[in-house]
Amino acid sequence: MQHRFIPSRFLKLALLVPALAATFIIAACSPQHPQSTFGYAGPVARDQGELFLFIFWIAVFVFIVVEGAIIYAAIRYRKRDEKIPKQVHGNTKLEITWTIVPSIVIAIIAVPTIIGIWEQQRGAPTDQGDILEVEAIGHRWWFEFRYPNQEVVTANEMHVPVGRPVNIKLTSQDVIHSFWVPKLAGKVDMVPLNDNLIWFIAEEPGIYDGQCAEFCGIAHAHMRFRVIAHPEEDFQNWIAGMRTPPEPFEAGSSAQQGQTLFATHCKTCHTDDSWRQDAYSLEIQQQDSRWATWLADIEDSRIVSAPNMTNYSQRHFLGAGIKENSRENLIRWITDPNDIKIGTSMQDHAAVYQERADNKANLSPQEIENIADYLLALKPGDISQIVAPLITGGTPEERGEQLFISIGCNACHSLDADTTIVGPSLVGIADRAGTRTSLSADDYLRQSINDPGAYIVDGFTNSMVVPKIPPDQVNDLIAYITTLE
Ligand code: HEC
Ligand code: HEC
Ligand SMILES: [Cu+2]
Repeated sequence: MQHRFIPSRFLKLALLVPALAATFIIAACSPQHPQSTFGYAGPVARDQGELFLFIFWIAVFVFIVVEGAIIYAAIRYRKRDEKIPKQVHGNTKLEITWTIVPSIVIAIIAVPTIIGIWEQQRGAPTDQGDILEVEAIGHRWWFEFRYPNQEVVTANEMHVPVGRPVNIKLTSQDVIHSFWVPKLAGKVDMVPLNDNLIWFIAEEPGIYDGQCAEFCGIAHAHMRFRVIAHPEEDFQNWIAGMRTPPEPFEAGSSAQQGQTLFATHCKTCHTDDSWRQDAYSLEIQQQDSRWATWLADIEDSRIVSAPNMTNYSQRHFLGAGIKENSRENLIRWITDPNDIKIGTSMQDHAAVYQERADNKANLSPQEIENIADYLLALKPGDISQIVAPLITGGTPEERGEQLFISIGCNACHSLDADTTIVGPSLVGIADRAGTRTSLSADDYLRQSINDPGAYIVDGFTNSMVVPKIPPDQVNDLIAYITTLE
């Protein structure tokens, strides 16, 4: 007895389900989605994505062959009468074939996978521009970013220059987190007491979504961040801005009142002035001691490590990347962090939230507005007031080299004789300096740094912007640049 193939209602439904599923899956793969791994914006993500597709198509091929064989066998040898077919077991040739073929397939997949893993663990390529070093530290539930060479600290928004490799040292202060920026690279675990490494290059300016990809506790899904990729010049301006004191607030203004309230209620955990000369090493010490204080009394500590608030108004998002950083959201956050994000250590520990039974801030609405106005007024003031980091120890040349990077001279002056960025390359400057003007080489260099407009090198414009640099630091810089050959 033969059955005829009749599309029944059931079959239609059975086809609809995979069709719908496929639509959803394909929609999720849209490269436009902010967290799509297919919207490559850099070589690491691209290599990983292409490797995935390579393996995917091999898997599709295997799937079609195997499923095809099953379907063929099911139809070809379906039950036609009551007779039991001839029973056969084992076929040595077939057994060997289906052992060897998958081994070859696995080997083909293994080669590019292992090469890819090596490439990514080796760190950023050294032949694609000056490498930016960043340290990313996971905390429940936010990210801290340190720039050891620029002596800048920030949180939840990591700024990088476009087109330059970025090396990121990953670690965690509490539990295991994972650093993942789908469009740039990912994911690598952030493990306490263990440094992992990830690197990427952002090829286009933009704001890239990042997310903790390791279940780390109640607010894990709300532990997000952004990578903000700027053209080199804007990146250097951001760095300079992070080292520039804000415009002073008008006496009696809401922001000024907020400053006092912030100092009383918030500053034990949040640093807001990392532009100060010795701020970088101090912040690292303070974050460690805040953490130690919390660890010593996990239930009742009134202190815990917290996001750095320097230039807070420049942040795009609030609460580790989950809400727009508007005045309204900021007021909501300060009033009751729970309203935006559950389980923050801010609400669990800050004294100002422990004083009321409902765990809301023990502050008047006016006071909360003052604090919000203060934070939203924190932006770099006059950039020529930038404060160079305090660099001690080492020889003058060594200190000069660190200053050269931390002030951002390297953003405009290349260390390669044949490359011009914004200003002339400084290679061989020791020989040229004495011939530029009637000044001695030393005086000319001092003048170039203190008063760049006094003499303009042929073929360049008066576009050198540098902070007021203390005289001994100018000496260190000169000691360094005159060694460049
Ligand atoms: C006990 C330490 C502590 C105190 C005191 C504290 N905070 Fe926080 N704050 C934190 C922690 C921890 C976070 C990170 C919360 C998270 O995202 O999970 C945070 C986050 C924030 C954020 C969001 C930052 C960002 O980049 O997303 C703001 C704004 C903020 N706090 C403002 C304040 C204000 C205003 C006060 C004073 C009224 C204050 N905090 C007092 C620990 C503290
Ligand atoms: C924003 C870009 C920019 C930055 C930052 C910058 N410079 Fe310059 N610099 C220039 C330009 C453009 C010139 C050429 C025009 C001029 O002479 O002012 C120049 C000229 C010079 C010269 C003279 C070169 C020559 O061949 O005579 C020296 C020396 C110098 N810079 C040192 C420094 C040092 C040291 C720093 C860091 C403290 C620094 N510059 C930061 C853009 C910059
Ligand atoms: Cu996490």
